[in-house]
Amino acid sequence: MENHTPIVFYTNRNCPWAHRAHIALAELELRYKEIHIDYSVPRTHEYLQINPRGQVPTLVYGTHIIRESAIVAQFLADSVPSTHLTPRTGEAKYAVMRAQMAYFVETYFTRVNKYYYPAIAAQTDDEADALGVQFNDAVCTEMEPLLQDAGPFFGGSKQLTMAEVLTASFIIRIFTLPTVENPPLPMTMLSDLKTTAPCFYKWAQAIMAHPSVNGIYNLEGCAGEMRERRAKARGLV
Ligand SMILES: N[C@@H](CCC(=O)N[C@@H](CS)C(=O)NCC(=O)O)C(=O)O
Repeated sequence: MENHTPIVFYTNRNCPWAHRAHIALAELELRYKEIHIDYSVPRTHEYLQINPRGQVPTLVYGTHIIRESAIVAQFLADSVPSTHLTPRTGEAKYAVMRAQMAYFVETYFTRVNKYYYPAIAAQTDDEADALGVQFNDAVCTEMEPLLQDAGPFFGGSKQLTMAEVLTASFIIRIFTLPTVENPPLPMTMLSDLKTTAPCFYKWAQAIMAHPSVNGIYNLEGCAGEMRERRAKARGLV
């Protein structure tokens, strides 16, 4: 899609929240200028003027500043005349689809992903493993029932939807980070999901194979940053 309004995107490719916006930009085929923000050091005065929270992502759209990843992703979808990410006619069936996507995303973040950061910051490997088991259980009880008609994407969509835009950056991390050397996430997160949560598992594979999701993902970069986060949490650095 040819955009006429210039977009400047402040991001860090290790950040799962910024990754949401990368996915939306890729799906919508929008052109943009990317500016890397290093959040391991204090933010510049210039960046704090753009985003007083100092966080990524931030999007500058013409003269407008848009902050917070979910808002950025929805803004991008709303900035084009029509998109597969969020249908927006007045028809009730589309209103229902949007409500279902929103509920799915809400469920993932309030019931499942709540174990993600604690698993990284756990004080011991045993504690991390236990949080991984809780994550795994929550996938089976909370996510699996909502993905029965996925095929391959949410609600049977053949293309990514806003449900994937807002969750995929975490899905790719939970399936890949437990598999690296010195893993910063526990393998218990993934145990048996292929059989215990087959719809979730298939949906996750489709997500990870999608170029809008994996195109900017740097597994080693993310793993390194998360190992540092864990070492800090355990008082090792
Ligand atoms: N709720 C925010 C979270 C963004 C966020 O936590 N970004 C992190 C990087 S993953 C960040 O900028 N951290 C730097 C800081 O908080 O100072 C969003 O969804 O945009």
